[in-house]
Amino acid sequence: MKVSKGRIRKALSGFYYVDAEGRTITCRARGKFRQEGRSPLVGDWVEVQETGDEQGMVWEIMPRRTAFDRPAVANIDQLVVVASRATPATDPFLIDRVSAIAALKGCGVVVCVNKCDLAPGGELAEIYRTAGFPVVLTSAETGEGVGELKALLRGKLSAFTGNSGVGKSSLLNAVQPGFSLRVAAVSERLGRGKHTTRHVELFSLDCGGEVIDTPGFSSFDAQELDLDLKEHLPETFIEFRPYLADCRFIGCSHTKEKGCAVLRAVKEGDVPPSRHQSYLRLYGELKDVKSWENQSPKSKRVWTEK
Ligand SMILES: Nc1nc2c(ncn2[C@@H]2O[C@H](COP(=O)(O)OP(=O)(O)OP(=O)(O)O)[C@@H](O)[C@H]2O)c(=O)[nH]1
Ligand SMILES: [Mg+2]
Ligand SMILES: [Zn+2]
Repeated sequence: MKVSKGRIRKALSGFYYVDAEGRTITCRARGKFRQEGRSPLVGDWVEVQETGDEQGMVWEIMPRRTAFDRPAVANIDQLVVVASRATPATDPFLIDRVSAIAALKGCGVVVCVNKCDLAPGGELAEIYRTAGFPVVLTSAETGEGVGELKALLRGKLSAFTGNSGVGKSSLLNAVQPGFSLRVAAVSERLGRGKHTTRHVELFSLDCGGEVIDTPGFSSFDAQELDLDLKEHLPETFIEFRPYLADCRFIGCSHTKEKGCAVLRAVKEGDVPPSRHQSYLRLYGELKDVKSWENQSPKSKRVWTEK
């Protein structure tokens, strides 16, 4: 049997499309992965056992640099968190939660405020600039900021994420018109996107770099909040870091303590209040995560968009 090495470019309905030496091999995953509670991800470098006719089985997954549950991607350099102030408006908590998880995994984050032609994104952009993220204001409709976004994508593997309908696929089409990804109008009645993108897929940019389009978050998505995040939560809010050593009490939770340097920074405008509010919300949700829950890879908690 022929063994080939390649990378998973697309995952759809239990099939994995592996790019190997210029060919696409359509694969199933080996049963062992399911038993171990693992699954191959788009972006994974894999070994494939070929069965002929460009078909095969994902046999081994090479060690990953980064891996995410949501979006389900591996080995990315950065997450592009797409947000919008127009319908469907993004709850900043969503940006803060996903960027905390990214920080925990040592993965970069770019905040992209889209639909600027419909609603100005300046205020939201300012929060994330203050927090220290690269921020870009865009309109997939008018092309505003698309060149700037493109510059941030060059030479990297980036995954686009954000709530359904914010314009992830539209932005990718704007970055490279040849992509022709499917997009659909949001439901004005429900104020939500329609979950138009149904699978995760990686594309190469002509300008150098690669992007992954992913299905948008919905209101009822579960997200893994684990013990690791609980233990490192303050550091995952990157702008808290300079203050963490200055709190009066060792073990300060940065929620209400006297002499807390983070709370002082919020008061003085060095940490955006909405970021600290998200910290408090995550802190509250993580309080109940016990070490035993973490033993199961399926330890998921539900959250809801407001
Ligand atoms: N006016 C305006 N409309 C936009 C912009 N970006 C996207 N849209 C529209 O918003 C709708 C949703 O866009 P999509 O690209 O499908 O959104 P998505 O984030 O990929 O959504 P999912 O695939 O469901 O996660 C479409 O009707 C787009 O034409 C923008 O910058 N300005
Ligand atoms: Mg889409
Ligand atoms: Zn503190």
